Amino acid sequence: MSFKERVRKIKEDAEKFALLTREDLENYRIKFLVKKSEMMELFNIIKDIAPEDRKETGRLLNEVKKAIEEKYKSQHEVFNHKPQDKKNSQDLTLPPFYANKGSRHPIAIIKNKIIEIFSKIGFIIEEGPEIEDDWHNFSALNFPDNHPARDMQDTFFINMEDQLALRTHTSSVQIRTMQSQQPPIRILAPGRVYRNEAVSARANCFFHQIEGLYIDEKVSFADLKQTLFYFVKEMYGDDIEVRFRPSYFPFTEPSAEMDINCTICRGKGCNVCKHTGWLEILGCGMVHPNVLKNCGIDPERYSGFAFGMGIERQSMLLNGVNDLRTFFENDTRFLRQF
Ligand code: 2NL
Repeated sequence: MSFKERVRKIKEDAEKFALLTREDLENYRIKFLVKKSEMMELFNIIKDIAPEDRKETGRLLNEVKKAIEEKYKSQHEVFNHKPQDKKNSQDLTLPPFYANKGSRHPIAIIKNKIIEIFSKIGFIIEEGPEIEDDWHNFSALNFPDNHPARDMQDTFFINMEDQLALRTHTSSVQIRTMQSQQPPIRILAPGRVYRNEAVSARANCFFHQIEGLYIDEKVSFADLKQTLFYFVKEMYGDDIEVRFRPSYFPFTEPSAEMDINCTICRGKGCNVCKHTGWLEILGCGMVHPNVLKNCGIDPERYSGFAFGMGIERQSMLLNGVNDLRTFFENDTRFLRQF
């Protein structure tokens, strides 16, 4: 075999050589690339070739060597690939990386749920200031001058001279709406309210409320009951039982409180319902004629109902939260669960 033929034979053999395993690769290296391999031997005897042929033959040998090395290198890389070896390379076998997204606060979730339920039957949202004057927060709502809620013990006053205080309920929003528009009025007033109370598992210096107000001709207590029945079924489920108890608020007459059977023990009796089987969820009543009069609405022509509920309380009952303070600590281990 001539020199050139030997080179071509090596080229052919190398091209045919299958590199399926690491062992194949090592055998390939030994056969073609070690010092004692045939190809390397050819490099040693190239000087014996006639000068006029040497250049071309040398180029051929170099090309073959390069191809053999390339084949070795690329397969070596396949077997020994480590993703971090290469900049910009991505390891598609790694588990996916999830960004930590924020989530809705449980109070916002319940608030939105309540809004959704009432907006289906035509209630729209109204909002108002958190700093209120005495008239919008108390007087217009038929609170007598000597009512204990007006006391500094219960209310955060900001300015005694003008009797400015942090609102103690969102009723002041409804007062403002009644002052500025005539019935029919059908509104929801969600928002933060403030009370001067010692912080505990059941009370905080602020909490969140949703109040509703419906005023038109011939609105009756039956309308109030049916509206709240509808709400409770949407909120707590179709099979929930409801009862009304008579109550008292200065701004409604008659007034009532509504209970549902305990969501925890389903009426059998537990700690949450204090073994009564019932949970109080909201207060309500027919708007007091004095309140309508105070806002420029004729109580002879119009009547209406109103209701109010604590948002935290609904979330505690729905989700089994037993400490009001957890809503305000912003501990993500708590917030993540909603
Ligand atoms: C409760 C009870 C209630 C109202 C709020 C209201 C507002 C106006 C006129 C008449 Cl402008 N009433 N709101 C009525 C009854 C009960 O809230 O337990 N809230 C947490």
